[in-house]
Amino acid sequence: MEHIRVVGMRPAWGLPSSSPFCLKLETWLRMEKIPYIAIALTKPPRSHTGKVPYILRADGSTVADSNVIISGIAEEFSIDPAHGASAEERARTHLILRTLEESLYFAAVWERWQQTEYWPTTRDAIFGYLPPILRQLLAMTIRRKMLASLQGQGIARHDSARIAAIGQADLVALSSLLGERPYFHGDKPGLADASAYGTLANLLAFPHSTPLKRVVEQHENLVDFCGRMKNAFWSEAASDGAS
Ligand SMILES: N[C@@H](CCC(=O)N[C@@H](CS)C(=O)NCC(=O)O)C(=O)O
Repeated sequence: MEHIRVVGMRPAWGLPSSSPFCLKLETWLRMEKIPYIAIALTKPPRSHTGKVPYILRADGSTVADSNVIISGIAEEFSIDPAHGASAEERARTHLILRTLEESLYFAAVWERWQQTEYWPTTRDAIFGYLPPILRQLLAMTIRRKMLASLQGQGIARHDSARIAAIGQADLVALSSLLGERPYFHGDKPGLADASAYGTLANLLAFPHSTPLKRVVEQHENLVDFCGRMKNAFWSEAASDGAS
């Protein structure tokens, strides 16, 4: 079987990717035992969305967006990403994904990219491999674009306390939903778990004690969940993210 080529953000802070969406996709592929090769982004993304992750096909075409990629692969390999779940459980997964990817994600991006105390760590992890002049130029340009997108989305129009509260509310809700189950999907992991791991592991791995990281740390079930996911899917992985 030909390996799927996944283009994404490079490893950082002991994680296979500094991008929640890339880590989510790779985790899901591992969960479903689908062979893939992780390719670290070295040029501007070639996807039509301009974002990572994307799949690079043999004919040079690309498929972007973790959820679109997952539904396409699921169809191709005749996999039910919901693992036979009921309509209510599917709805739960849908809402978990939306919370992680359309709300909490932006609070986390704001911390990493906007906050001047955390920005150098983000910059070095993402652009550190580039030669110095290119590194500075690209980091400045992409940061400007990211900050504009945070304004457009709206999160950056709030003050830091409000942004932390928005992220905290999402994390508290996620912790309550998980409760004492091992996984968001139930006894076995599913798509919601791949997405939750992509985000929560990234919050925990960031080297500073940010407000969002502290909230995760205060919720033992979320921390234990990350440990469980790491053991299940990434135990053998070196921090260079080799797959
Ligand atoms: N909905 C997309 C979101 C992907 C996304 O936002 N990726 C970020 C990295 S975590 C990105 O490429 N950002 C660059 C940009 O916004 O231009 C997915 O699920 O793949």
